[in-house]
Amino acid sequence: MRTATHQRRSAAHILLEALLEQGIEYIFGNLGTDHVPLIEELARWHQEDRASPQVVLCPHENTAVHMAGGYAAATGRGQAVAVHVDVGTANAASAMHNLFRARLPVLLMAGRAPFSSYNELLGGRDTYVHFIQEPFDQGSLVRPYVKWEYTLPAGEITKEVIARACSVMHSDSMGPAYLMLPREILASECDYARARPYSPGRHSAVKRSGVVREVVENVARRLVAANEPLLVTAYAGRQTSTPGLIDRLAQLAGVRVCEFNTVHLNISRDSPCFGGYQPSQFAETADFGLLVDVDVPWVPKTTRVNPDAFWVQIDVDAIKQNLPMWNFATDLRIEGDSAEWLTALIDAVQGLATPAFTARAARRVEKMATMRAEHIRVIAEMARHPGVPGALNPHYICAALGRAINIEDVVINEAIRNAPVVFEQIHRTRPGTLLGLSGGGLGYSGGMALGYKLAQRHRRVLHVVGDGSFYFGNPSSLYAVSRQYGLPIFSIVLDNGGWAAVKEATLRMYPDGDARRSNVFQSELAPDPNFARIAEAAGAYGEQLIEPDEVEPAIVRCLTALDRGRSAVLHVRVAHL
Ligand SMILES: Cc1ncc(C[n+]2csc(CCOP(=O)(O)OP(=O)(O)O)c2C)c(N)n1
Ligand SMILES: [Mg+2]
Repeated sequence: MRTATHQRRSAAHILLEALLEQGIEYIFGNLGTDHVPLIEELARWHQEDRASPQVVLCPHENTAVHMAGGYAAATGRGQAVAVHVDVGTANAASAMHNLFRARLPVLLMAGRAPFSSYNELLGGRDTYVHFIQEPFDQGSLVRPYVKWEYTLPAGEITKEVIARACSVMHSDSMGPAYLMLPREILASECDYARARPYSPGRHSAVKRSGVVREVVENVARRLVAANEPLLVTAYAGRQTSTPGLIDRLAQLAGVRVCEFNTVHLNISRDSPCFGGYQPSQFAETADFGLLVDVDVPWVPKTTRVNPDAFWVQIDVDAIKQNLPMWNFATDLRIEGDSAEWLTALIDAVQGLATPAFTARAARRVEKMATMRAEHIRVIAEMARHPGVPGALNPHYICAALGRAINIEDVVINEAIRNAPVVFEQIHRTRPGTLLGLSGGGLGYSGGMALGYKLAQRHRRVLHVVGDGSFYFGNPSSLYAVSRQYGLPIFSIVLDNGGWAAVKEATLRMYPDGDARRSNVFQSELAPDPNFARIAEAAGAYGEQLIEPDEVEPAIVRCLTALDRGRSAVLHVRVAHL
């Protein structure tokens, strides 16, 4: 009998093995005629009782890519997404933008339309679309959003290709990879013995590591000498050890910590040193600054920065390789792992700390604690009134949500103009319990929530989303996936009747313009939608929240449905834009 190693196997078979060998457990898929060899192999594997990567079918590519994003945000591991030729890639592009900007790994695999027409090869053209789904440059549809791109040239090297994609996408800074799979190649039978294995251990990702002692000491000396140090961050908290380090450094050296465009929770909101979401407030007086894992620390047009301050940048991507222009002045630029550098910096500051320094730092912490307490009082005041029927107060809604959820529940913020309200009113303390949008492609939070839930089923996952963003997130696709795979999520839609961000952008640029005079901002969406019904259509629990005295009971009903395994949509009518 011939052993398995002398058998002929399709490239699709080798691809499934390669994915498993690289630790890929899921294929989030929106399939088409290009994937037929894969479908056939999955069926064969099932018959043979072989464990394959689990396929999670997604009716829309937006859901599939964002699910992979949520999974990667929760685990640090990229999964696979399968989409249909050029058209599926085009549908995936906005989500690929988001994962690229969030530095999240994903292996996007798209088929390529078959190229043979006269039965030369198995898998050749057998239907109309095979003639028209071959553009000149399929990769160009997502090229701006990937670190790596390739077309599988032959089945025998599939394991090498997948190993290469995985090591590139997981290397710092992480990001998406794109692989095209021509149908005839996927179907081709290969000599299995020639499909060399590529162990992840010997073809690993390359991570930023190592600190330079003299550089750390230089930074520590400057920090110890500073009178008003400021740290600005956005995504340091992607590593769960970092928020604790930031808090320790802040309390040790009296550093104010601000976030701008929060992507992760970077410091507990209980920290006395947390200075909120507007670092621009403090940039004029800060005499020493640390930019730690942040793409945009403030908007220069509206921020005055102390010209004499010394700024140090510590970032996994300090050069901002993928931003054509990046113009924030920094005196010392360090590309590295922020957790490692902060650990070393804490040590170095401790080594330099004199009693006088410790006393000065403690005084700063005390002052910041007073400011923080006052801020929390102001924020609580804003949440005191629930609003009026049909025009509920988003502060009140979010504060009520914050009270109702658990300390480990995960909140994903896509509330756009109400995003600051979500950040301020839903009090988070633990690493990994808060996510924001680093890209600009709306419709991300529902898919991310599903992916996060898939990775961490023991936690509740909520996303707070604007009405416009809710539409972008393809809700009919989201709740279908939620139901099919038993992934309950809680969607809170803050419906202000349309696109407040678009209206406000107009007012910022033309404060006295014709749009203002005529009060027409092209921002009002269809009146009276009922988003709860969209949820119900897919078996989820849906509720419209209009009455102020229903806020708490409605949240309880939604959480009860969620805890019983159903997704819940709370459609909240907030004050009109
Ligand atoms: C895919 C995509 N299309 C369009 C936009 C432009 N855009 C930015 S904010 C916004 C409005 C979002 O509306 P909503 O979610 O209701 O939030 P609101 O502005 O009302 O707070 C739009 C359309 C975008 N960022 N992404
Ligand atoms: Mg809106």
